[in-house]
Amino acid sequence: MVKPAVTYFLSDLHLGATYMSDEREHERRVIDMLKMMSHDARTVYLLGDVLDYWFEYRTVVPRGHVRFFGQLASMVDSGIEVYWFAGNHDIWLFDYLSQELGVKVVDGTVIKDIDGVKFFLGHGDGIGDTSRGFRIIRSIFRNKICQKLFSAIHPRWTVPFAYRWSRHSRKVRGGGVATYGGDDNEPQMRFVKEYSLKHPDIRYYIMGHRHVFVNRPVGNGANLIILGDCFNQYTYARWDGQNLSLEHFDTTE
Ligand SMILES: [Mn+2]
Repeated sequence: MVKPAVTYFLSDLHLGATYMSDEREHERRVIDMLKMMSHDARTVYLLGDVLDYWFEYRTVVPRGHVRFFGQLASMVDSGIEVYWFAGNHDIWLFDYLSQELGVKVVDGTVIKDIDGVKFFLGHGDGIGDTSRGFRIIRSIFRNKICQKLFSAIHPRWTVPFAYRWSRHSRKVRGGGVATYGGDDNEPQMRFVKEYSLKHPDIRYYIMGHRHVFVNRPVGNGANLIILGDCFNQYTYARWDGQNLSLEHFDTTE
């Protein structure tokens, strides 16, 4: 048995998205990836947009994702720490997943000391984006009263609506694989460049959301890693305590 000492980072699985050609196959590949990680993982960070849509009620949760949830539960039960960051698709994680699966739900960004090295972690939505429209939508989505009102609508209307919206916003962004817009244009990079000046102790910034897979030097001795996705590219980052590597999971096996 290998001593579990590795930290894995992945994001943007978008499980349940209606644009997956084969939902069951997608879930199977994600589970294979997590099983591979389980061999030497001490900690797994899911950095947001794990599910394409999620809204839990006090006594009822959406259907689906049973095998995926089972995999997470068995990882937690075997002693692996699993963090689940809320993305902009799975904003409404209340207490079901943390209580039922034992994952640690995180809302927002976090600075973590891992093996004596400082990591800045987050989904990365809204970072460097200060547009009015974004701030308004974000405050509505996170407003407790709005959440209560939304939960009072029958899910037969809200769930199809949410999936249609997700599909539409993906289409607006052009579908396909995203491309990195350059260090001067990417909002996450612009944010990190400035932030790292005041926080020279942070070595790695790891985020998702953009669906691009890059490792860029920020200057100031730091790097920005954007994690790609886990429905098209099946990419992730691996930290073994000394080195950070960017990896592709071969889903054809
Ligand atoms: Mn996102």
